[in-house]
Amino acid sequence: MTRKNLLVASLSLCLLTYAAGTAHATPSVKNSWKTRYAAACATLRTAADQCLICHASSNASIDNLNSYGTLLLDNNHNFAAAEPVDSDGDGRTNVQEILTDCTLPGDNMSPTDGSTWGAIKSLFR
Ligand SMILES: [Ca+2]
Repeated sequence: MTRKNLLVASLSLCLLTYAAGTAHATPSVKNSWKTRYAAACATLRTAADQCLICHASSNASIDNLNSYGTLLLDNNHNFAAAEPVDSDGDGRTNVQEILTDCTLPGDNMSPTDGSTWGAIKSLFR
């Protein structure tokens, strides 16, 4: 193996290690979120399992973060700092949506859950 090939192999290994480390960060954030918001409704806890609290789809890529996910990323995953903010601009703070309304804080068209704020929002879509 030439020095050039050895260098390329080493850089590739570094990139793979970095990518694996990045992939492990998402479940960590998800689990931290679920621990902090243990009182969140089942709909949101399921959404968390599917990465839909912070991402526009279950493809949890940094490229498809919603407004709440972007806020968390910008705040180094500080949930408390994100709580008083209205990420999706629907007039309800993130913590209200998570703990009271059962709606997605980064999606102003989020799913409904029974007779909650989400159900009221759905009437005006
Ligand atoms: Ca909101």
